[in-house]
Amino acid sequence: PVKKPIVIATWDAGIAANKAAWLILKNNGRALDAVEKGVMVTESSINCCVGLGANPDRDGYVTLDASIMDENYNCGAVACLQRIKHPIAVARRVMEKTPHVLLVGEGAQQFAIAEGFTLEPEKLSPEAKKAYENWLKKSEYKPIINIERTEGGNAYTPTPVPSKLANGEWNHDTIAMLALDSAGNLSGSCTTSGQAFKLHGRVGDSPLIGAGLYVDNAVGAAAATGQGEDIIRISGSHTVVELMRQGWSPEQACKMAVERIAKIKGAKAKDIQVGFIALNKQGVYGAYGLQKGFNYAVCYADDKNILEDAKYIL
Ligand code: SD4
Repeated sequence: PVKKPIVIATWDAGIAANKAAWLILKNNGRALDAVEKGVMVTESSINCCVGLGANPDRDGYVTLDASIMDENYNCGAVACLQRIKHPIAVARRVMEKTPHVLLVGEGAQQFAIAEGFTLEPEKLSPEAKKAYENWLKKSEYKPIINIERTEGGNAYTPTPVPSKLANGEWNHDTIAMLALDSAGNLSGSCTTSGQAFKLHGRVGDSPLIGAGLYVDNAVGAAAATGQGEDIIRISGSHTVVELMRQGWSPEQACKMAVERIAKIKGAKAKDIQVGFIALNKQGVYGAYGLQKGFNYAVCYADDKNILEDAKYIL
């Protein structure tokens, strides 16, 4: 029997997000509505990595990436969007109201404003301001115009972007969500501020359909979190869905995608984290991380919204 409805989401913020998604799913709502409303909870909250309260890029701007995909291969995304509270809702408008899939930067912001979204003030949350100021101290970063290019030096990376925080946690907490509704349809969403203190203009995997998110209603859905560049390299989420198409379980498919990244990275694999979640047409879910510490939330009943630790390969 198919286990439905069901919703899964990355990291522990997934619990609160699932709750909002579940309200829609349990009333026979559409998976697409559930994955949009679910991650909006995280976009509204103050956290390191999702929404306007999140950490900025190295120039102090919060730039947001998001994508959404429904059961009919419709998809929409925004990248490097500033000063808009709900990038996932803008991504959905891109999907539903334009002939395009991805809008970026100023154009995405103009579109959002034209669609009635509020242009929020350019202001860091107190938490993000503190984190940024700390980073500035250690990185001694100066805006690009003031950097002296030294022979063989790299003006674009004054110090490596800290992928691992001092407390040992990974510096990313993108929320990605996958849902199967009572009609048996799948949808997915993904929203993030990307990597903290990234180059201005950097776009990760999250808004790239096939990398951060992919949904094939005939097979299953997958989404990614972690080091975006390495997820993009293997078209991660699409890879997971294709592996499920070949008959692998969601967990096994996630594992194989993580293994592919580990193989490419070689000895450098230990410096990054990546995680995938997947949900198939039967309501079977799974996840895998490269390293210890990746968890995800699963909800399939009022009293069943559980955080599970993903297995990992390193
Ligand atoms: C990115 N994948 O922009 C995102 C970051 C992330 O958990 O997942 N954080 O690379």
